[in-house]
Amino acid sequence: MGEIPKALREKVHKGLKLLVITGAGISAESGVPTFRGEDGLWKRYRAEDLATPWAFERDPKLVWEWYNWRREIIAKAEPNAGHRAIAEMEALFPNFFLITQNVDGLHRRAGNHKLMEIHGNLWLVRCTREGAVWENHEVPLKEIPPRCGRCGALLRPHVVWFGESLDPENLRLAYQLLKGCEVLLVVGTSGVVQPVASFPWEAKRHGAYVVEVNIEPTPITRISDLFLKGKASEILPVFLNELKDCLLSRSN
Ligand code: BV8
Repeated sequence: MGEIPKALREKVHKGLKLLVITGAGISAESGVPTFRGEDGLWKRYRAEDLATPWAFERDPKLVWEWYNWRREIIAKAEPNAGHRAIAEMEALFPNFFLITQNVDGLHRRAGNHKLMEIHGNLWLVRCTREGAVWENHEVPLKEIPPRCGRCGALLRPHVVWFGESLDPENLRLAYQLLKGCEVLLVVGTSGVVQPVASFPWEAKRHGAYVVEVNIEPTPITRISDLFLKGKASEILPVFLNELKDCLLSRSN
C-alpha cells in the first residue's frame, strides 16, 4: 500500500471522524462463509428459501438447521487481523463508530464497543410470542427448532431477514453518522443488500472521503476516493499503521 493520500492525511491530522461499515468479507478469513462468494452461503441455499419470515413460517426446522450449521462454524471462528485492526481504530480515534452487517459477533469479540450490528446477531434468540431477546450459545442446539422455556412458542434468530425492516432507531443513528463522518471505511461488502448498500452514497453526498477494502471491485468502488484491493486481514493492519504514522507526524 502506498503513502496515505494528502486529502486523507489532512483529515487524520484534524482529528478524524471515522465511520466503518463491514460486510461478510471481513469474516471470510476467520472461516465464516460469505453470502455471494465462491463458497458463498447462497451457493448451496437461496436467500428466499431461508433468511426470510416466510421461510421460517413455512419450515422453521429447515431455517434453524441452517442457523445451527452457521453457529457451529462461527463458534470455531476467531476474529482475524482485520477485525483486530478495526478494534484498534476505535481506540485511536475518539470519533469512531462501526456499523456491521455481519451477525457473527466477531467484531465484539475483537474488542469493538462503538458498534451497531445492524442486521442483528445470530447468538441472540427472540421469543416469537413475547418478543423477549436473550443470548443462546448452545452449539449444537439441543432442540431444533428451539422453543421458549416460558411460553413454549417458537424461538427465532434475532436477526433482520430479507423483507423485514431494520430497527428504526438503528437507521436514525446510521443516517446521523453518515451525515457527520469525514471518512467512511467500507470493508468486505458486495454493496448489494439494501438499505446498507446505499450508505456509502449517503456519506459521499455529505462530503465524506470514502475508502474501500475488498478483494475485487464492487458498485461502491466507483465512488471511492481510495480503493485498497486485497484481503481485509492483510490490508487493514497496514492501513492502520499508516494512520498511526499520520498521527505521529502531526505531533512532530
Ligand atoms: C428492508 C441477516 C424494507 C440474516 C441479512 C424483495 C422482497 C423483499 C425485500 C427486498 C426485495 N428486493 C429488495 C429488497 C430489499 C432487501 C435487499 O436488499 N435484497 C437484495 C438481495 C436485493 N433488503 C431487505 O429486505 C432489508 N430490509 O429493505 O426493509 C423492506 C421491507 C419489506 C419489503 C421491502 C423492503 C433487510 C436486509 C437484511 C437481510 N439480512 N443478514 C443472516 O445473516 O442470516 S443480509 C446478509 O447480507 C448479511 O447481513 C450480509 O452481511 C449482508 C450483505 O452481504 P455482504 O456482507 O456484502 O456479503 P457478500 O457475501 O454479499 O459479499 C462479501 C464481500 O466481501 C464481497 O464483495 C467479496 O468480494 C468480499 N470479500 C470476500 N473475502 C474478502 C472480501 N473482502 C475483503 N477481504 C476478504 N478476505
